Amino acid sequence: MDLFADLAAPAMQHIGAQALLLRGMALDRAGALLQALAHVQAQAPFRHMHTPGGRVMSVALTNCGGQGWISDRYGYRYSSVDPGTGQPWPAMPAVLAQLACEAAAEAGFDGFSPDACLINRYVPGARLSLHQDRDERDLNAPIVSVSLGMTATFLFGGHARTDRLQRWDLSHGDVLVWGGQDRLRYHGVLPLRDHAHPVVGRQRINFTLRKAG
Ligand code: MD6
Ligand code: FE
Repeated sequence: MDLFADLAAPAMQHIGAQALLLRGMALDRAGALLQALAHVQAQAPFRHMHTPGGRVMSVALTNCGGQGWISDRYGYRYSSVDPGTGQPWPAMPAVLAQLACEAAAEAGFDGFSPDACLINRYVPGARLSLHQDRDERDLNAPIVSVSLGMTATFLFGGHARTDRLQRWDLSHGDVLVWGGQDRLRYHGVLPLRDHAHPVVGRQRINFTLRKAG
């Protein structure tokens, strides 16, 4: 029995007018999500892509769904094929599309039907610098982010790079939705602190679901 259950962080927190943090929403599906990830990874392995500036990203990535987010010296964009294999990205597992649709609906975005799921893998020290997501054609659709494994600090800023940053710890099973007037807010992830997760080990997996095409 958890005597302090009432003192725990609320299950749902608005971190912006149209940004909702759903604590633990993916917990009951974590096993199925990891199984789906193993299936995707077998066809499209994690790899470190180059930024347009010529650096190697500290985060390793793969994708599933009709469109996959890629980065190389020519820029950031979506591609229907995996540049590593020349094959289409693995199909979007139903468990991911379903979770994203439910989470988006909780945040007031009904009918979210993602065609792209970027999967990021962070190891201790890996980070994602502050950016806006503006490579998608339809900016009316929200972004749904699902975290598994080690806890990371997510930075949520404003519409200017220099706006004040909120810090939110995203843990195993947390789901974050942002869209509408919050869709283009700057965000990033601080370098991952080292602490093994009991189920997922020394890594953080983040699924980012979007409507890209
Ligand atoms: C995350 N990823 O990994 C959040 N956005 O927790 C992103 O915000 C992101 O990895 C645009 C393009 C690539 C990304
Ligand atoms: Fe992003």
